[in-house]
Amino acid sequence: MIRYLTAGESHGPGLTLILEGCPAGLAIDFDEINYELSRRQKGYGRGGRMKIERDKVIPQSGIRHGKTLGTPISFLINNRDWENWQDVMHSVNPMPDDLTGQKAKLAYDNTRPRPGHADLSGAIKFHHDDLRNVLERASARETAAKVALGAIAKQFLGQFGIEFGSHVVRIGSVELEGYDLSLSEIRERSEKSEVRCVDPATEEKMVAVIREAIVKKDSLGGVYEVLVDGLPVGLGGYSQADVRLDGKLAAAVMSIPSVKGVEVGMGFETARRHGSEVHDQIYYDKDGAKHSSKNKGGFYRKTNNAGGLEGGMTNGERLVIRAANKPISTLYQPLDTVDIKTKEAAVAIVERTDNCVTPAHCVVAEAVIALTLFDVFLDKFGHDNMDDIQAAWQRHIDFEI
Ligand code: EPS
Repeated sequence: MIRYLTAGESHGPGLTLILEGCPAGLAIDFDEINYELSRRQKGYGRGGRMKIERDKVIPQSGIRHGKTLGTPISFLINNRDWENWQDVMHSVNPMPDDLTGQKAKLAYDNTRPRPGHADLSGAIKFHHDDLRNVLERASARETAAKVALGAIAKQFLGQFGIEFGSHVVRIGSVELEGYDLSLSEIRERSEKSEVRCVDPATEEKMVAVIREAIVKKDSLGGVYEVLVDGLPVGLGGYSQADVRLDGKLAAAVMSIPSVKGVEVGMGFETARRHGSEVHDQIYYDKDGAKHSSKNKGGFYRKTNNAGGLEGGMTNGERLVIRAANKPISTLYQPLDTVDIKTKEAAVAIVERTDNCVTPAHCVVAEAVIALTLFDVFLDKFGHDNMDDIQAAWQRHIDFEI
């Protein structure tokens, strides 16, 4: 139903975003989009670049007087750092051969691929002898574009009472020991925390391990959770592989640079337990009202190990997606590699980088999950204009088996 494309190099003039398939008549709050962009820039462990950038969308098309037209929406996000990179990254002018100092390093010293990065495979794939031709687009700078697009998806879904939250549950060896909080409490606490952790004592330990990694010139990954409340029953499907929502969501989250694993609900832990300990038993309350959110009628569960998905569809419970991101592959204490020109043993290139991006991942994952849910929501309820979608959604909510 929707398609989106992003373009732009990390140190080029900026990012370009196109969203096709957004229905007409959706009111867009630009401050809200920019607020989402600012959330992604935060987090203890981010590098020097985030002190330079102030990400904001510059609307180009598809929105008139604050409402969507049903035509392609496009935005630009400027890279403020472009100012410092024009020589090295210019689209038209040739590379100057007289750069000196740090600039010379960024311009001419790009032949030692970082283990764990796209550098080597990308160079072999595209026949590049300058790794900057790979690393500029492989950079997670692109995730700013995803967050802006996801902000539109969230604003659409918000019209139907669908709400998002996310938080970090592990940084390196420090793990959050379980929690029992409402979505609004999770949001409130994680938003205040510099590592998006809901528990202050655990947050302190997380900050400490990141600080330790910074001192050791190393990087750290983590695990985070995205939670979505208010989804109607029956988004996605079970009839073909490509309609199953679990697969679509996992693919979306795995598309975020450095994600190495995705779980739904109890995830891998289900494999260690008996069926009787895993499946969420079904109950019915005749007067139904207190369990009747989003057309569930009086059906309810006491647990949510399935994480809101059964048979490739939403089941009306909270969606729970957990993802693991590996540590950033640019290390200030570089790992062994081979120079692609000389074929001699070397150490990897060192670029300015972040030490931990798990808190920022939360925001990006919310965005790609929102875009995926936006797509299946339109698939179920129509896609041209908000009136038709609203009517179809209401019919579905009112329906009782
Ligand atoms: C990144 C390296 C760093 C990050 C960047 C991703 O950028 P720089 O090389 O300019 O210091 O800060 O992330 C962003 C720019 C961003 O907006 O998230 C990398 O190599 O992937």
